[in-house]
Formats: sequence, structure tokens, C-alpha cells
Amino acid sequence: IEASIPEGQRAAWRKYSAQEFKTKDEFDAEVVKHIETTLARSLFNCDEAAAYAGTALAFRDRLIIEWNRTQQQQTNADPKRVYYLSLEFLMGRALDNAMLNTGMKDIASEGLKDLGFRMEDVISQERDAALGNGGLGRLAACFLDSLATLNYPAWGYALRYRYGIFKQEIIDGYQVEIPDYWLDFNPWEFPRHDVTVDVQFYGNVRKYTDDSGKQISVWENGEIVTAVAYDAPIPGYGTKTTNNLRLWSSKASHGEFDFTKFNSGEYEASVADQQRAETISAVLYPNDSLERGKELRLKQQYFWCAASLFDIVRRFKKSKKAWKEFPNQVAIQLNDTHPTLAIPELQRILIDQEGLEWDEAWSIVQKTFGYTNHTVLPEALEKWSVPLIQHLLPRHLQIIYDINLNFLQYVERNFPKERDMLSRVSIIEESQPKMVRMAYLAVIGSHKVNGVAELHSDLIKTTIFKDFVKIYGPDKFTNVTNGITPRRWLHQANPRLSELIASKLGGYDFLRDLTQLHKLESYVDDKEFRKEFQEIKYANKVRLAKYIKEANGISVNPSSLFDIQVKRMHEYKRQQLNIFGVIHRYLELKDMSPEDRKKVQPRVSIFGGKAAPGYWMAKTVIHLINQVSKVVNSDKDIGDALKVVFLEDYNVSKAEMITPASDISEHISTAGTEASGTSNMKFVLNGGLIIGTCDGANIEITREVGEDNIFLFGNLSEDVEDLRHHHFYGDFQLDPSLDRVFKTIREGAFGDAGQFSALVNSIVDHGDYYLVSDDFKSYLDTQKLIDEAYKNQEEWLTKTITSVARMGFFSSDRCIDEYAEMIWNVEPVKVQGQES
Ligand code: HBZ
Repeated sequence: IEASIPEGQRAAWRKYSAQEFKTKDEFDAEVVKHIETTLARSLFNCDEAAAYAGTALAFRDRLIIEWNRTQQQQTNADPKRVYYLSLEFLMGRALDNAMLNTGMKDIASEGLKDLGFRMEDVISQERDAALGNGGLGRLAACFLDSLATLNYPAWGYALRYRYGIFKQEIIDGYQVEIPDYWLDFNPWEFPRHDVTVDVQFYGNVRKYTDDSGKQISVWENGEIVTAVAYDAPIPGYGTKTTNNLRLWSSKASHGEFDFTKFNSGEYEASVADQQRAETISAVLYPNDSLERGKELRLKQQYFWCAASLFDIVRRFKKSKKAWKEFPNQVAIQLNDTHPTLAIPELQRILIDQEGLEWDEAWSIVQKTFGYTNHTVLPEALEKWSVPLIQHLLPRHLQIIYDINLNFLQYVERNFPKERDMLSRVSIIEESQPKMVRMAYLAVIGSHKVNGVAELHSDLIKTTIFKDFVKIYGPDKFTNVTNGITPRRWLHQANPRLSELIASKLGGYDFLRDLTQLHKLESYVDDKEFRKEFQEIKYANKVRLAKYIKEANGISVNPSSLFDIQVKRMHEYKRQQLNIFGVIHRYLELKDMSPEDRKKVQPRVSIFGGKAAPGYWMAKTVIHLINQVSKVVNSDKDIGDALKVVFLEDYNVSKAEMITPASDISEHISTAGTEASGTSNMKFVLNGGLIIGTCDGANIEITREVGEDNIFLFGNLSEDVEDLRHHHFYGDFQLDPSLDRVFKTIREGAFGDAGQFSALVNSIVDHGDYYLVSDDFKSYLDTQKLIDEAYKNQEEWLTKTITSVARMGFFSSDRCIDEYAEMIWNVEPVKVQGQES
């Protein structure tokens, strides 16, 4: 490409091409230039927000240079690329990450000091990019970081929501949702008004036979909405690779107004069209485990899949390779079933637009896609009604029916004696109305299906996808245990711990190869190391205590045991088990004499998490926690022995502050319900221990850190069905301690008991689906063990240090290498101009 440009021009570009700042002074020059010219501010009205903006713009310039270089080199090399399709990327803040990954944070800190600002204050000016609900969205963000760090040519594709996950306010103990309009200043995105895709909805399919006798389908008379690309640079750590996250924004296809309507006086109609188009990418759906079948959600899914596939196919076609090469150039990973429409969409492109035969096209499709499952909860498995798909995507429905027909014929041929299996595995559920089972379509259209932790990957093979294991054989199903990026979740969240580790391991290499942490085990008995490790934990608790005072007005003693459960509010995650345990603790303390009370291990129970706006029971649990908090914290008898805190608006940046401050964190889902969990990994990596059930990745964490270093309790997943059965027939005894907790709630100790009756009844009268009563006793017993263990601070410290040393497995780098090898078959591409 370069050779086609005359030398004179090339020289001029080289001479003037953007330079990276290398010193504090060059950095300051950039910051001041941006504040004065880009922002039109000055020394006299530069507040922290402006200092943040100037710093972000300076770093953004740096990233752009590496980003452009990466994209050019990847275009030239034209390797196989990974496309990660996820409706959610829970990115959090970008500046700190950009500074770390470019290795220029120290220079910037010094520079900002000269200009009169503290780095911490500047960083905290940034709003979170909160384009996700929880674990699934954050996993996608960690994956982007690892993909770039490991030099994989990879793109993320999602929607550019105008509103991310709502902001949570707690008013009178209740959750109130505030819209998260986050785009007024976002220096990290680049509108590409020249990169657009027209996406069609509705319309009809016309079929005819062409001269050669071939059946042709034309999808026509639809409504067109335009997708505009917005790109964000994703820098890798310690590498020049800067990948791309492409977010699609929707707008009316004819520009701002429909001028025909506008000119004929139909002003409102033309504006309405425009708004209807823009609504598609307006808001992230805040449900993290419930599918509600809304047409707008289906529109979002198709809009994003169609735009992304068009873009991917357009890039492939530039290489002029034969279609059979497509799966050798393109790997598309489906993050849950949300992008499943990409499967019929690619099939449609290949047969309707590119003229391939069905079988050839289908073989390309299957080789291209991989599907990651994140849940076995039946209410979370996506199904779309056939009439809705028929209306919105008539051609796709035909293709889905054809995929299903071919598949069922295959099953019939291979399993002629198992007639029942056909209706069980059909993509179409024969209900009223008929439904398309998206998970089945995803399995059938992919070459690999993976779960996200060992137990979960085993469970999907024996439950929801059992028949498919029989049909395709076990090799189609695999496990990739989740991981987290140590850059954000160790170095950024806990810089002092990272520094301490680096001082012992001889530098920061462990941030690229987390298994090196094992070398810390030889420092377990090192007095100096232990002291520093403990001091860092204490300092992190002091920081959180300070925040709790500011945010909640509650004074907590940093020497108390900090017990933290922060995650989305859901019955299966069992925050109710935790708060019932807290109430039990409170009652026990009330029973004690003041002298005895002084002897107990003081504890702070900290909760945080959002409830889906329509999830009544989850909101009730939030309310109960806040009521208990009010009563306990103001009870003079109790003092420091117990404090209860609900932290408002839990999000990624708060997690970075909260995680390093835990002594114990709670991962207490009903066995078999939490696919993996990833915050469990973050807490242990930061020197906290876990109380947890034998669920998700807790099991593998136990294997790595050792049984002595984790507090496991509760029933096992293989017993869950039986236990539920007993509840169903009323054949169970409520644990007396839990009974007492319920009695206290019913007596109104935490406000109007009527508010909590549905919550209590779900356990007492309605089958206790999540088995709170069955696990209550062993939960309390284990909490007792924790109180005892914490009193022996030396042993506790040994446990935490040993655990950190054994967490190397849970880096998302390991995860991404596994995906690359087992599912994508892609190789890293080193970007030139790269050190080492
Ligand atoms: O994905 C979570 C799992 O619950 C968790 O165990 C796992 O560690 C994590 C990463 O694999 N699942 C979610 O976070 N799911 C969602 O957020 C979700 C969002 C929209 C939906 C359904 C689920 O429509």
C-alpha cells in the first residue's frame, strides 16, 4: 500500500505525523493545549473535570497513534480475526487503564501535580461506561483487555446505548432508578460517519425461479434504519497492539428528516420516524436474567447482528478470497444467545446475496460461530415468539425453519427409534404461540459450545443440552473457565499490593503471566512481607470506611471483619440468606450480656447491587437490608459489634475500591445456579477469603487455593432436585434459628411486616426454590468458624497470602488463550514498532 504513495508525500506525512509525548513537560504541553483549544478553557477556569478532559485527550492522542498502526498492520497481514459479539461491554473507566497500558501514568501524575491537580481526583472525574448488567458484560470487557494484551487481532461489536445501566439511588430504603445519560463528554469514542450500514426490518419475501431454475428469495418493502459506527480504542498492556471496539448507533436512514414528509407539512410524522429509528440503540435492557420478549429488544439484537455481519463480510470480501476461506479468516463468538440471529443472518447473506448453495453456506456458518452459554436458569433462556419474528424478520423465520427441518431430518435418520427426541430438540417449541428456542439455534449453528466453569459446563451437558450431546457427540461441548484481567483487578484496583508483589517477583511481569504469583508462596513466612501485606489490606479498609462514612453517614471500624456481598440482586444469588444471617447475628448479640458482647468478633456486613426494575422480590431484599441497617446501626447495645451497610449504585469503578477491602466475600448461590461468578476471583486475588457454596468457579478456586483457605458450606448441586421435591410436598422442617428470624420480621422489628411477607412466604409456604432454609444452618455454622478463624490474625494472613499466590489460573489471559486454541484457531499478530 505504502509503495503506491509518492515518496514526497510520504516524507511530509512522516515529518508531521503525530508524536507521542515522552516526558512530563511534553505531557503538560498536550494537556494545556487541549484545555485551552479543544475545550476553550484557561488556567482561570480549569476545574478537575477540565483537568480530566485534558488528560484524557492527551492520552487519547497517544492511543490513536498505536490504534491506527495496529489497524494498518492487521489489514496488511490479513490474519484470521476474532469477532466478539456481545450486547454488553461493562468497561468502567478508561483513563487509568490507558495510562497503565501505555506505561505513562507516573509521568502524567508528575505533570498533573505541576498543573495543580492530584491524579486520584482527576481519575475519579470520569463516568463509567456502564454498557452492561453484570458478570457477562464485565467478562466481555476483561476479554477485550486480554485479546489486545496477547496481540490477537480482535474486534468487539456491540450497541452504542445512549443510556447505560440505570443509576441506583436508595430513597427511604427503596431502590429508585435514574437514567444514565453518559455521552455528554466521551473522549474515548470516534464517530465514523462514513462507516454505515442500512438494516432492514419488516417487509415481505418474494420468491421466484430464475432462468436456471434456481429458487430465489427477495426480502423487500421493509423499513430501513441506518447503523453508524462509533469506535473505541482498546489498548493492550505492555504491547503496541490497540484493538477496536465498534459500537453501532441507530439513526433514520434518510438523515435528519424525511423531507418529503417535512415539506408536505407532516412535521411531526417526520420527527417521529427519526425518533423511532434512534430508539433502537437508546437504552440497555436492565434485566440480567429474565427475558421479557419485547419487540424493541429483538430489534436491537437484529440491528446489531446485521450491522456487524455486514461489516465483517465487507472486510472479508476486500481480500478477494473464496467463500470457503471465510471460516479460516473469521471466528465469531456469541456471548450468550443475544447475538444468535447472526446465524440465520450469515446464512441469508450467503444464499440470498452471494448465491451459495444451502449446504455450502451452512457448513461455512457452522465453522464460523462459537457459542458461550452463561446460564442454566430456565427463565433466562431466550425464546422469541414465531409471530413476532415473522413480522419483524420474515426471511429469517423461513431460514430458521429450514435450518430446523434439515436438523430434524438428520436427527430422525440417526436416531430412528427416538421419536420423542424430535419435539424435544426442535428449534421451534410447539406452544401457543410457537416459540423459537434461541439456545438450540445457537448450538446447532456453532461448531463449539462452551460453559464458563467446570461444574457449569458439565451441567449444560446433562441438563439443557443433554440431547445435543447425544446427537453431536461430547466433543462439541467444552469448558473455558472464566477469568479476570489482572491489570484492572489487581494493579489498578490495588496499586500498593501490585507494587509489593512486583518488589518480590522482580518487576511487573506477573501482570502478563499471572501464574508467576506462585513465587509469592516463598514469602509466606517473611515477616517484612507479611507486615506490608497486612498494612495494605488495612489501608484499603480505611479507604472503604471513609467512603462509607461519606456516602452512608455510617461510622465503621476498619479493624472489624469486613464481610462483603456485591453483585446483582437475585434470589438465586441469595442476598436474602446473607441478610437473614445478619438478623440472626443481631438477635444473638441482643441476647448477650454487655461483657459477652465485647468478646465477639466485630463485623461490618456490606451489601451492594442493582435489582432489575421489574424484579419485585429482589427490590424487597434491598429494602430489607436497608431497614436492618437502620435498626442495627442505631442500636446503642450493639455498637461496633455489628454494622450493616448497603452501598448505593454498585458499578465497576466502585468495585475497584470495594474489592481490595474485603476480609470475607460472599458467593453463596444455590448450588448449580451460578454459572461461574467472577467477583469471587477478584476478591481472592486481592487478599480476601470466600464464604461460598460448591457452585460455579468456587469449586475451581477451592482446587487452586486449597480447602483450608476457603469456607465452603451448603448442599451440593446433585441434591438440589431432591430437596426441592421435599419442599414441594411440605416435607421439611424450618431451621429454628431461621424461624426466629422470620418471627422477628413478622413482629415488625424492621418496619411494616407486610412489606416482607412475600419474601418470607416464598420460603415458608412456596417451596423455597432457592433452598435458603436447607442451607441456613450450615451457613451460620460456617460464619461462626470465620469469626473464630479471624481472631487468629497470623493464620488468617497466611491463608490470604497463600491464596493470592495460587490465583494465577484465573487470569483472563489464560482464558483467551484457551478460546484461541480450542475454539477460534487464531494466532497472535505482533504489531511492529513494539518493544520486546
Ligand atoms: O455471566 C453471568 C453469570 O451469572 C455468572 O455466573 C458468570 O460468571 C458471568 C460470566 O460468565 N451472567 C450474566 O451476567 N448475565 C447477564 O448479565 C444477562 C444479561 C442480559 C440477559 C441475560 C443475562 O438478557
